[in-house]
Amino acid sequence: MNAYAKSPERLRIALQKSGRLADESLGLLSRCGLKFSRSKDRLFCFGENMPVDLLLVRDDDIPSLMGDGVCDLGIVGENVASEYALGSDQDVPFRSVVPLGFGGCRLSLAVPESEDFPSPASLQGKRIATTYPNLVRNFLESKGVTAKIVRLSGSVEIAPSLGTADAIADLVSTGSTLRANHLREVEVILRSEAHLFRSSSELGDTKQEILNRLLARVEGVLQVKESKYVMLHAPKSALAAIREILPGAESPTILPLEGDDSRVAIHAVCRETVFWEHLEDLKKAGASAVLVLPVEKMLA
Ligand code: PRT
Ligand code: ZN
Repeated sequence: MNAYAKSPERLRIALQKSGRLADESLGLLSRCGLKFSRSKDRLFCFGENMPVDLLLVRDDDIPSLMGDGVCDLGIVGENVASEYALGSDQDVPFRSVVPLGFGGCRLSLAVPESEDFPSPASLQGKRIATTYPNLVRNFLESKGVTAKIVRLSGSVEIAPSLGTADAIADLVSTGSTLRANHLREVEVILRSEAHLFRSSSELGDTKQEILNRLLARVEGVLQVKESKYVMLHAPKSALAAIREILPGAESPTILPLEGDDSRVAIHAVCRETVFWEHLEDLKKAGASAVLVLPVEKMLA
């Protein structure tokens, strides 16, 4: 039997085979409880406990795999999806289902450290190297700037020192690649993270049902990632202030403290990230013995 033959009864998701999104994409699906067996060529993963299969490909191919109907879903960065959408003269064949909270980066313009950059207008007539020509052209047009776009498939950051471009537009996460190449980030064109996208075509009842089940699990996994169980002691008088500070908490549980009438224990599930700043604010409001614990699984 041809392992790649498509079935109307099984969802197929395109994932990056190797690279920055690969581990997190597969990790997300395995936290959703999905188990896979891999084909010999390791490009196809058969879902063993749910009718969901994976095709492992280069990230750049994911938008067109959804467009061609080869895959129903795909996990890819907004940068790749937007670049494809801008380059297509037809309706975009996919749409975002949910942002996934990983693969965060920005597509930014950068110029040599020694160059002045009062505004994007200073790029007028200059050469800009990038792997994202559509996004860059779109940005320049919005600023009324005409520049020559030098399309490269990699190593964009060395173009200015090679003399093949005056500026670059490339993905940045920590900024260390720019610094190592004596470039200065001057303008953010697009902020991006990985999303789960779905093809715009009708899936049919069976696949839509599988997708709904999968999505409920994905949302549960994403929620648990942020959620923390917070326990603390506080004066009864500070209760209202503390409820305000706890990020994303619903009604907390209030418990008496043995031998102390003025103070209580507060337990709450915080559904948003708990930062150190929150803990500092809790302390200022009178809290003590603050504990922040991970949440393993959650059923809403
Ligand atoms: O082989 P394939 O085509 O699948 O992979 P790829 O080499 O095209 O992509 P990959 O794995 O490098 O990136 C996949 C996706 O990860 C991108 O499309 C983005 O959505 C996301 N992402 C997040 C990044 C970065 N952060 C990132 N920092 N992609 C690339 N970079 C590169 C950037 O191009 C530059 O070379 O990292 C360098 C800059 O990093 P810093 O930390 O020095 O700023
Ligand atoms: Zn790629």
